[in-house]
Amino acid sequence: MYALAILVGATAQPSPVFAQDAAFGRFVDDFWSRARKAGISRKTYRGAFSGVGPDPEVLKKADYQPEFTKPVWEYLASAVSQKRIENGRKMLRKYGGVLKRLEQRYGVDRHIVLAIWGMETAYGSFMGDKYVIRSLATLAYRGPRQKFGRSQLVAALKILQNADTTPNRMIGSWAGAMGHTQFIPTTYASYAVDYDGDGRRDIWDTIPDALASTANYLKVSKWRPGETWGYEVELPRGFNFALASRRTVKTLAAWKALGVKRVGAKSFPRPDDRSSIILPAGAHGPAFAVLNNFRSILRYNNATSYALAVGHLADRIRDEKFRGFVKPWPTEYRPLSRKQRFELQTLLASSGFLKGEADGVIGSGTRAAVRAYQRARGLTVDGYPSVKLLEHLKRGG
Ligand SMILES: [Ca+2]
Repeated sequence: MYALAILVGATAQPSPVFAQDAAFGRFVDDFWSRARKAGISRKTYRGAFSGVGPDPEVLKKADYQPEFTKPVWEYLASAVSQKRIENGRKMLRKYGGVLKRLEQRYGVDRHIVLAIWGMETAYGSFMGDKYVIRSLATLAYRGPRQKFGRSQLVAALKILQNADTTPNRMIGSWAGAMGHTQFIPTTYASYAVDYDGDGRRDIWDTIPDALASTANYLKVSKWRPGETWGYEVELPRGFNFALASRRTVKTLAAWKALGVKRVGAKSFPRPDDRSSIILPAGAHGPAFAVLNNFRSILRYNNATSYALAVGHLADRIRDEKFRGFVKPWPTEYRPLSRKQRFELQTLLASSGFLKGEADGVIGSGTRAAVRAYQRARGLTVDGYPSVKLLEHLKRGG
């Protein structure tokens, strides 16, 4: 063991960065003036960059564009696994006291705070394995995310300057999401909380600080105490799917008047809460009435599937009898690959439904074009770009 430790120590010993990569060394030298203006001392700066070279894996990930999109049902199956639900209940028992106090202070449902912790780092079991300064310096130095990398790097150096943590504990993802809560440094700067009052906002090694930081972030993201995130609903026959949009907001009572029901013959406990109907996998999959708090979760990570997973995981941790969504996912309606998204946009443009160039990104413009096409061809107008829809377009509509 001893000999091995020596050996590992010798190979991992930081060699001077400037010898490894001269251009990166120049970047670190040049960046010093910006750091100094932000109040970073020479000592902190040297300590932060000691033995640090660029991380080729970070550059690779920054350039990576996934070819395939995971269907929402596959994402949910791994995000809200039985193991994560059970571990969430364990953590609820273990940290029940602090979670209760946080709920009183910030007004955020404890199960949601737990669910975010579960989603971000599997309750602290995986916070990433990269030194945050190295990841951010690599992004700042080269590649498509330099601006992001530079501003985050300054904010990360400030954390070390304040001695909130130390370089060897400053662990996170390749993109600089840090600690239990996976805050990027600028989010940390604005929202992290020193809950235990030791003078350090420590989201790496102090779980109450991390949970309080999450609760605080949701609170400032306009979380409404007493409201939930959303409900699975059943839509009536002949429902106008054009209403299924985050832009259409009605009270639950108003939706009910249009025939929208909560699944399982349950009623809405707060009929005056305002909500939108969403169809994460199109008209053939489960429908949800999502409330204002769904938007607050999206501030954490702006993906519908993420917010749905957080809300659902929270519900599953809370209620042992709740087994999951009622309506099955329409697995025959797979989402499009990147190549297929370009194809879809090109076909929609050539048939006059879409203006502008294909970019492979499904935004509101593409969704509107899909709706227009569906309307013109007598299909269900849900704006959902599936492989089936692409095949329909390829057959010449
Ligand atoms: Ca603290």
